[in-house]
Amino acid sequence: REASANSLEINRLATSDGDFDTRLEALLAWEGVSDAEVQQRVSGILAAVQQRGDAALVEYSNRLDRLSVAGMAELTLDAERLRQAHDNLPAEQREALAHAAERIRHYHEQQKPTSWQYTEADGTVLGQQVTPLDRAGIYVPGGKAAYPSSVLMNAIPAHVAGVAEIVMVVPTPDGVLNDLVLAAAYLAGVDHVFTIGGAQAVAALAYGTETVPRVDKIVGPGNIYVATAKRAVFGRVGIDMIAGPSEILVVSDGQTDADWLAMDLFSQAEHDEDAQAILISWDAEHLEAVAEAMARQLPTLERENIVRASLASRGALIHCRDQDEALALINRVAPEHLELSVAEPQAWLPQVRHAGAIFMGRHTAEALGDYCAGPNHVLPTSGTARFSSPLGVYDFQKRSSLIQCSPQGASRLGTTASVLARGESLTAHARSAEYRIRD
Ligand code: HSO
Ligand code: ZN
Repeated sequence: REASANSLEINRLATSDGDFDTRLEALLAWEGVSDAEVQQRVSGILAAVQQRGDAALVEYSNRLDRLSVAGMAELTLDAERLRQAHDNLPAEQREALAHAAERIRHYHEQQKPTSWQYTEADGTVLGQQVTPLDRAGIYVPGGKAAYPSSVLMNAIPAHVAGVAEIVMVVPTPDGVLNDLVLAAAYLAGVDHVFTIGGAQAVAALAYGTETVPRVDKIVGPGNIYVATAKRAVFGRVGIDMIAGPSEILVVSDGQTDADWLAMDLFSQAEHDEDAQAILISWDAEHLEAVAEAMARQLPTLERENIVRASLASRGALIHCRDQDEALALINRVAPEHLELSVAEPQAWLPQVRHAGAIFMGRHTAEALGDYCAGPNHVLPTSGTARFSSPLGVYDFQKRSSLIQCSPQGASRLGTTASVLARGESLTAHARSAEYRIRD
């Protein structure tokens, strides 16, 4: 392909095209790879860690991360090490992290659900009690994929939820530690950090070893080995959603600066080659202006090649007839991130049914939400916003039902329970209820 300085390769669709539906479906299609060979390797690793604990962790870390440690002590970071990483950051980074952490914490405080109870006329009390998980595990990828912002986004909701112990794992390929990641862990209230990664780290969190405490839920992004391992241990522990590539859908009314929109689209495309950036507008000239801005600005990006690959394969400029068509498209795509770059975003809101996060108005760049607006940046991808929500405080809590019958309540409910139990031929159920019936 000839990539002259001002070229842009991106899919162009119009809702008026005869093949629009087929082309849109093809663009949106995403299959998470599930390779038989990966699965086999992962189950071998899981079994080894389950059987041999720390010894297996040390072996795998030495082999896969090219380390030469003698024991888990060298793969364990204490609180002091986290504090050091934080204190040694340049002031500008330390302050930005603190500002982001503060805003994320404040936002998530609002999410805290309350326990509740109500009393019926006969004195029976019913309710729901919310309790945090005892322990949560946070997986942080190593190397380039390690985002300190993701440490904040995963750990702060756990902390706000009241999780007693937050355990973080982060691989250190070739022994390289990312101080920003450790500083974020410090600010977010992480209790222990182990420098392990891959399927072996997921196994350690799920089963526990002599050194790594067993957790109740594992969250955080990872490569195919991590995702496969998380799927495999699900049921023994909780897991978050297995994220697909990042996506953004921007709807523009034609009045937003084309350079701004070009950069908003790039900001998702630069995450990886499979990321998806789509712009929808009913203003054809505006779509051309954004295409021109993209072509002009592409060469200025550090990740130009990743962005080009993402735009050429999964990016799109879509011309639609009007606002109603744009809304129908939003709900069909159910995007992870939706930017409503329009004059009256609040007027659109009641009709937006499926989106992970909704960025409203021309000034609300998705990047602000990625780092510091406050809401979580761990969001449902690949259309799963149809049935799921951003990572939140609720993901680190569970609910218990409460029932306290008064004597009259037990008596009245006993009759109903007894009839239903006899219908199920469960004699003990029926009699257990009947004993409590008073005349
Ligand atoms: N946009 C990503 C989050 C992120 N962006 C982290 C920058 N750093 C999640 O969809
Ligand atoms: Zn991002």
